[in-house]
Amino acid sequence: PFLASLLTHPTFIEGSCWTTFIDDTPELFKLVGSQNRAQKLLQYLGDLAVNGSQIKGQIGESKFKGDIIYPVLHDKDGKEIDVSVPCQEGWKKVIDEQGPEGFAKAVRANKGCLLMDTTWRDAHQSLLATRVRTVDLLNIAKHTSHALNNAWALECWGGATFDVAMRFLYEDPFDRLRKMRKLVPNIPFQMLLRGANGVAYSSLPDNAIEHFCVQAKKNGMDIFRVFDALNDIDQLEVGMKAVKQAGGVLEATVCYSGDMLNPKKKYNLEYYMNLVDKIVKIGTHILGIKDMAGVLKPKAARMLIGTIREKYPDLPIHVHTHDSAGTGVASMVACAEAGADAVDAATDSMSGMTSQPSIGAILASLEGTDLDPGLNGSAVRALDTYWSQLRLLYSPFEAGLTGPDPEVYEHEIPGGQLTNLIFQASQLGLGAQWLETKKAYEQANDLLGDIVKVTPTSKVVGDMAQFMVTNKLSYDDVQKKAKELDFPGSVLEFFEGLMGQPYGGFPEPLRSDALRDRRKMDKRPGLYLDPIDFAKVKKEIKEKFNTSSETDIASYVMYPKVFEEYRGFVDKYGDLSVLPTKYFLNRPEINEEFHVELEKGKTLILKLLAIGPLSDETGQREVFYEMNGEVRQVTIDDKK
Ligand code: 3PY
Ligand code: ZN
Repeated sequence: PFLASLLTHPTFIEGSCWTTFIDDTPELFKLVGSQNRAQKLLQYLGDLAVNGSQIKGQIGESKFKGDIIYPVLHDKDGKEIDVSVPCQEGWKKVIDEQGPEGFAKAVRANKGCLLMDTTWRDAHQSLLATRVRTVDLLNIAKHTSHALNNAWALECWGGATFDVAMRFLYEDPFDRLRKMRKLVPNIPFQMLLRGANGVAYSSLPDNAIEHFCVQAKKNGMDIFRVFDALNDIDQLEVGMKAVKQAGGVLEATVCYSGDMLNPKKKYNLEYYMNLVDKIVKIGTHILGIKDMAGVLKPKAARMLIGTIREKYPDLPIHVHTHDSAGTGVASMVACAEAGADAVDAATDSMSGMTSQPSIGAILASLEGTDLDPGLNGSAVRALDTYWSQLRLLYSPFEAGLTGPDPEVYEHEIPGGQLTNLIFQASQLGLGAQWLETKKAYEQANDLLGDIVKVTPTSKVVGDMAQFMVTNKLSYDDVQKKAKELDFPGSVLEFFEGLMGQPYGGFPEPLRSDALRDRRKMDKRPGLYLDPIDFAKVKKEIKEKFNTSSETDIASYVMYPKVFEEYRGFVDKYGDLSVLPTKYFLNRPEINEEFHVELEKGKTLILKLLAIGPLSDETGQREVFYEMNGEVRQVTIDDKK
């Protein structure tokens, strides 16, 4: 119908110039735009119908098949809250009106211990392989703005969400940020920035980090938790400076590793206090303590936070943990009692084990005390009914954890990585090898010099452990044969110094034996990297992808190859962020009707009618869909 209306359109017949035609007849181009989008969407749905989901890491179908039931929230007087519009009250106002310093003062003056909800970032990163899609965050965003209106922040961006959005979900991470911001205007947004690595896995030039932070701030970010995976202060400082320049609230962070209570261990109270002193000297609005593996025991928490509080009475402290060993609630309560201003928690259905401790449990522990976080418990519980359904919707990404792992005190594997490794092992049917991998992880860490382990250094230790298991190498074998071994790329990058300098130096002679004639950087990598030529990048992405937006530039600079593949996918299938997750991951039943809102006012009503037989000649199948009452057909390669 489009072609017919185009060819018979008087302007076209008159043969006037093409661009005038576009300007004068936008309705036709809007039509072709949405027809194109619909056709591309059918291509995706057809592929899913024939070949099953191609989303990396998905095993099987969602356990949740029904329609999501949305919670009804009540205020403290039992009155129903109107969630058709977002709540306007919250700590975001303080940041906007009083700036980062004003926010720091206000939270320090606040009597209770505030909570940050990590459900939108770390919780699903740690439990569901970071696969929660934008649409599922937006669908509960207005409810969240009400239920958590007095929260310190929502942790909702950065860390692994950035690359996973493009790499596996085919979404634009900046678009997610803008959309969330619109629906949650009142609660501060917090992100995780890996210091000089940005949101990537090794260092980038300094100006890339600066540009990235400006874009994050402009598009809605407030608080930046900045850490360095080796607690290398020079690397950390790159991120700290970038956040301050961008006008963000800076939460410079110490990564907690090992066991401070054990005098035989490398990282003791003195080590941590030295690091805090250095951070304070450079200057930060907030101090973050990041216990990425969940090894900060309650007694250590009390000691560490208590000592910092005594030395720096005006410095706001915000603590992060994982519940891997099951001690998360106890540790966070200990932190609150020792003087922390905020601690992290996740909605109950997305909490526990490798995720953050349960918000309900922390609330129950602090409510009614001087440290009351000031949240409406009934609304927080109601909000969780949404997430209990979502957890089942995303069940194909569960690692299958069944309980706490107290061995975490030995292997020290960070929460997110622990689920990843278990998932990989179970996918390969290597249940027994998983135990070996855990042991090898411990040994690999020792071989590498007992380093702080968090992205990207945790990947170095994990890769080394898998390398040892696969090649049946013992601790001694690695040391003896290092000159001949073909070490994983990440291990070589670490030894080169591309992730910064480890505390106590690199292990020798292992480093030199492994590197052979590769370079050795003994200063921070940014000093060796050429700055990004942004004018050149802009030209390049304009030519390659027909975009020159600053956020696309930032995504491309962070992940050139991933960005390219993501754009290729969108060219083929269109923007799938509008497709409900149920139909993004699973094939509908025959004749099951579902709706996709392509844009406001443009909804497709779809029904899978039939999947045709396999053609021996072409190896393809015809898939028949009904779309807004018309039968449509797509030809799909059968990849099975
Ligand atoms: C990340 O860097 O993504 C982390 O979550 C580290 O804890
Ligand atoms: Zn974490």
